[in-house]
Amino acid sequence: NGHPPRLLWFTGLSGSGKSTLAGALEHELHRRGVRTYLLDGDNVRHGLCSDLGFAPADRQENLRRVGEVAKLMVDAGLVVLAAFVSPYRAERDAIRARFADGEFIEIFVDTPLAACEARDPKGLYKKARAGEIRNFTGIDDPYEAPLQPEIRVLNHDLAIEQAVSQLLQALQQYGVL
Ligand code: GGZ
Repeated sequence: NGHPPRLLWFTGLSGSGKSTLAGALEHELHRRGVRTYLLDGDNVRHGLCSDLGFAPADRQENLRRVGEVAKLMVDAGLVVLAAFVSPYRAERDAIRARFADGEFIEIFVDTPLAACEARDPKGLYKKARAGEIRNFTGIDDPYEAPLQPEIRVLNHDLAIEQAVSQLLQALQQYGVL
């Protein structure tokens, strides 16, 4: 088909809405005839990366593997959506460096920590505050926000449909549609 391959890289805190947004965007891309694949913790951390936890070196290796798999999929012609916390700038930039100019599109899902923590859909922030989980991003492990993401989504007070239509508009500029 006529859509150029891309890697759409969603980064943001746990509970920021990355996976929901990526899933909703994927649905809209399908409707427009784009061939996609969605990589996220749910399909990666149970298989490909089931040996890894959340210590810095483990996250680094998690993201390295995801980046390499995404590279193969982009080489196969797909538009790949990847939704990972990916908290460290160096790891995101290392993935970017594996791709041709314009192929890697960083999407910063910029939901404030307070909003993520208020949602806390899995109760993980509560556990992290209680010291039951260590190395939790935003609590006792850093989140290094992108300095110049291709796209920034202020997701916290936006309906999902609005966020998706903003994304679709931005992606047109990057040749995805
Ligand atoms: C951050 C954690 C942690 C710690 C478990 N820190 O909201 P979720 O549940 O579904 O998204 C988070 C997911 C993060 O996995 P990633 O593969 O995206 O992380 S990384 O890119 O940093 O490798 C959260 C859950 O796993 N989770 N422990 N300590 N998130």
